[in-house]
Amino acid sequence: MKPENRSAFNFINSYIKRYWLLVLFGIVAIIFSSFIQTIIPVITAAVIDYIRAIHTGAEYKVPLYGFITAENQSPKIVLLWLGLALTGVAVVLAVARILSRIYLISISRHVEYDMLNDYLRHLQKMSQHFFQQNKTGDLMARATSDIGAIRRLTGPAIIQFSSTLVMFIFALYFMLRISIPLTFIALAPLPFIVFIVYSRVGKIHALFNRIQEQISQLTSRAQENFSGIRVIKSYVREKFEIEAFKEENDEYIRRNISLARVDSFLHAWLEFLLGLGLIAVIWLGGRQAIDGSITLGELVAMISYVGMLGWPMISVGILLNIWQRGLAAAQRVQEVLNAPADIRDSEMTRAMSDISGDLEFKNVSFVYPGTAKAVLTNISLRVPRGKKLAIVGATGAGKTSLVHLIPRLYEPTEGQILIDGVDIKTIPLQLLRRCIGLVQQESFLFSDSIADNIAFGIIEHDEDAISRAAEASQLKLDIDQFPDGLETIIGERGITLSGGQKQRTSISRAVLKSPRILILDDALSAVDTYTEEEILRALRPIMCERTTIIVAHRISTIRDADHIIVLQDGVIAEEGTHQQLLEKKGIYFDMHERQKLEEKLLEID
Ligand code: TTP
Ligand code: MG
Repeated sequence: MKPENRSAFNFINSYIKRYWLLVLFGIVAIIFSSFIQTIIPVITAAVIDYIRAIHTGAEYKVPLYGFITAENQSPKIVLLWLGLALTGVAVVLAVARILSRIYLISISRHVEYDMLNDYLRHLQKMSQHFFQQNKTGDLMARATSDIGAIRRLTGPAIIQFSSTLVMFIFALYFMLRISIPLTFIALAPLPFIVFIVYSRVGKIHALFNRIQEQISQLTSRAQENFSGIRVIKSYVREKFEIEAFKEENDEYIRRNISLARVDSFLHAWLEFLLGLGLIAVIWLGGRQAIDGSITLGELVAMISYVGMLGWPMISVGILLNIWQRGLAAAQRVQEVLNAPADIRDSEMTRAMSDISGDLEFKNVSFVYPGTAKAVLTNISLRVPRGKKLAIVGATGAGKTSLVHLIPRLYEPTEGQILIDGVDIKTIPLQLLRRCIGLVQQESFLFSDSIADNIAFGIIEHDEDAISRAAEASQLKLDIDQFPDGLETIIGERGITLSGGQKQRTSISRAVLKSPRILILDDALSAVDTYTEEEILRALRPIMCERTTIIVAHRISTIRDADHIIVLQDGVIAEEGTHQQLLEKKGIYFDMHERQKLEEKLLEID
């Protein structure tokens, strides 16, 4: 086995192992059912030979291993016994088959269940960088289509493999008992079958991988289409998108058809070879039956065995296919599971239970992973506990990037960020993030009630606290107008709320969390200046106890901050209080003048 296949195999095995008892029961049931199945031709042969013996008047002993004897019995009774034996075998066979399937199919479902849980758990640990590099559709395809292929490998494939193997062994035993040369003739095509199947497996494997890649592509496209439906509609891009999707879909069907072609040729060849085996058995076995070296019943039994083994032999091909697909799928799932969570606790992590919120940046520089240009260069700043820092600067200056470094959504490339004098890398990640309330520039809401969105991440919360948080962000008035108040369900991503309502829901969420460090990243951009003032007024008592960072475009928002920095191309270009900055008559002063003018113009309007 190739090393990557071995590792995929071990990976799947690590999941199956947990259910070893079920595997054991399942395999025992399969061995039993396959054995029972191979007895059927023995009984049929007995029926035929018995009837023939009666016709010819020859003596014939029914070989039912001592259970019954045909001697001195009327044909009616013998046939009745044989009939009952067949029925009994069929009943036992059915029960054993049902049990084996119940056991083994349930294992495959358990494996799928465990794997999906592990998959999601791992993805939750991954950083933003990982999700920028891996498309949602691709990650979804791995969770559905690939884990599905692994499930088929663990359930149906184990069933098929073990029943084929066991049936083969038992059938071989009975066949050899009938006639050794005939058995060899019947099995002569086997090496060819194995060779053909083996030679096509690599091709099938490659084709299957290409199909999976295309499924990922297709899912990504569909997913982007649905989430961007409003943009698509407003730019009248429906036709284009339909066409683009159709092209991806065409490629998908092309790849599927090439796999089907390889598959069906393989199938046809196998059927042909099995047919040859059957012809050989009839040709040689027929002559043996005529010259009396085997009985007629035995010839019929032999033909039954060839038929019985035919399907499993072909299924070896299908099985190898499932096997290859499963291994390829396991490799794809492993790729994700093996991707290291780059931002996590390390051995340097200290035991801490709380932080007070004294924040410091020491010569921090930052480059987005995989890019060359520094987004932040040599940033040093300090926000003592309970103070308010404001960041302004043109769009693209690096404001969002800067605040994202604080809860470790990204790591600085150089320099250090300290909270309470310790490097944030040594603070337990969960504690760090729990103590920071970040209102993102683009609010993300879940398709849940407003109350649940505000209380997101807080396990125990009460209605009053949620209400107060909604009041602080001036959302309360809006909520009172909604049909179900706080319990109103908002559509996917908050589609039924206005931009400002979404922002204020996000602010309430951060306020309810009662964080040590509150970060508002342009969180008031979608509300009017009046509401903004109201929100700031309501937040003032909350902010005065906490370290606050406000990113804003409007100077009105940040006028009363303790310290203001002006970012330009990732560098602190100016800093000081509102008054100091105005006196400098630099970038900040220009911004201020421009905004004052705009306000005046609006008033004239
Ligand atoms: P931001 O930090 O997002 O800029 P900003 O927050 O100051 O801008 P705005 O006022 O519009 O919110 O981006 C700074 C630069 O970083 C920008 O040139 C884009 C780049 N960038 C990346 O290279 N990769 C990323 O994942 C992101 C988010 C930004
Ligand atoms: Mg930004």
